[in-house]
Amino acid sequence: MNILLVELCGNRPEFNEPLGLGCLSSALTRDKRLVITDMSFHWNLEHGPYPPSDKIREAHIIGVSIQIRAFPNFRELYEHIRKINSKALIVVGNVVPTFGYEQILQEFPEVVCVRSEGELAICELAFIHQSRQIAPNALHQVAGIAFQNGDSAQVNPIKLSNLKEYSHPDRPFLSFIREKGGIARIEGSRGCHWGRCEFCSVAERFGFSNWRQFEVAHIVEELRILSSNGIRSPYFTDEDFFGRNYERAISLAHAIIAAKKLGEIHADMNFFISSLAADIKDDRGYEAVRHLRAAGLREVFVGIESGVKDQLKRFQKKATADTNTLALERLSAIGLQVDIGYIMFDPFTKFEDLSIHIDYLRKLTLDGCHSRVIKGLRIQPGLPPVNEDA
Ligand code: B12
Ligand code: SF4
Repeated sequence: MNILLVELCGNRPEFNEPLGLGCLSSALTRDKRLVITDMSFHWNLEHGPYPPSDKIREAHIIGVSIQIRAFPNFRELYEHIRKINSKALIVVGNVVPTFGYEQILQEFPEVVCVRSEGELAICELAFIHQSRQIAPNALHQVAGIAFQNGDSAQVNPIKLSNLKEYSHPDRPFLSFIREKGGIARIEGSRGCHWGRCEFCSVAERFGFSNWRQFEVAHIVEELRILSSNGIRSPYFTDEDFFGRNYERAISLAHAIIAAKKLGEIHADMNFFISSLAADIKDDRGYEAVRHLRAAGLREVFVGIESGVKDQLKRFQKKATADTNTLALERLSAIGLQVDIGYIMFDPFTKFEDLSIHIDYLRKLTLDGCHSRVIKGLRIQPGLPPVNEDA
């Protein structure tokens, strides 16, 4: 079976390593039921809009990752694929199919959409395709997919995988990322222990309050692989790096320090994580941050979102403005770079809130970071005011 995996991002060039396809190919090639003769990768940012025609022609399954803003590119790619290969099973995944599967199926009823993580689903789809059973009754059994079944979309419940069973992702785009000085990615966990923030999609993707970890040894090995490929500053993709498990974070810090001493990880290796402010306010969390700092932690992203009490409550953040202030102060105090998420406007923002925002941002000396506090609104597929290019 020939599999072609395509990463589609929007037309804004951002050299961020797309890790998802490497996770899929790693799962596919390790699935003993499958006979895979060719696995190819294509990323529109690296290779241009269309994969080589021979790869399209010979593919049995074409998996396309549709990132935010890439749906117009998918439309063009689909037309192009079908001119060359009318038979390949087209499977789509990532953020747009996870949330916008209804619109996708309306326009492309023969496509299979994978919601949330894709490893289990792509392996099942490849297996039933290999067994030539690709029919609605076989698709009923595949967790986490949405497909057109007669006149309506059938949406199968999501099943999450056991991360401990996963091997390391393939990294087909890593050398391009290194060449461009882009950002390499690493996973330490999936999901968020809190999962309640009103604007956040994490619970839909990974289940409510569900945080799963990769083992410390797995993460250290990933860092070793990245280090040996010349990467010095990877970003953890984790939305909730700690998952409230501070002892694990301290063990990870010790393991990284030990691997650096042995020369297995380059001494200059540093990294970026995202954390809840509440974790840094917690003394045990702050202790873990200090250990990670010694292991090379360089920057921490904290989604503080607002300095307005009512808004933080409305967003259901696990933080007050004081929690956020303390977290940012604590991070700066130990020399860490800080990045923030901020949502100044929501439909209930009052005019008088704006001066509270401005005072808060000035107090934290974040008022110079315009790109952090003011961004274009990007409406997701499935929301009422959506337009087709969202
Ligand atoms: C890296 C990243 C970026 C990078 C680039 C994206 C990339 N290269 O993938 C950058 C910095 C550019 C970015 C930008 C933005 N991002 Co971003 N980003 C991430 C982040 C932190 C990591 C992605 C990642 O590597 N994950 C790990 C890999 C293994 O998972 P994955 O990519 O999701 O792949 C899995 C599945 O999606 C699926 N899958 C993926 N592709 C395919 C293909 C097929 C065929 C199949 C079957 C399955 C499948 O299987 C994979 C393995 O399980 C995620 C958070 C997260 N933890 O996922 C947010 C996230 C995806 N981003 C998000 C947002 C909101 C944005 C922005 C809109 C932020 C902003 N306001 O500017 C912009 C949009 C950019 C744009 N295009 O306009 C949100 C999406 C919200 C949503 N609706 O789901 C997320 C989930 C963060 C969050 N919790 O809010 N982002
Ligand atoms: S803490 Fe972050 S990842 Fe968790 S629910 Fe809130 S915004 Fe989402």
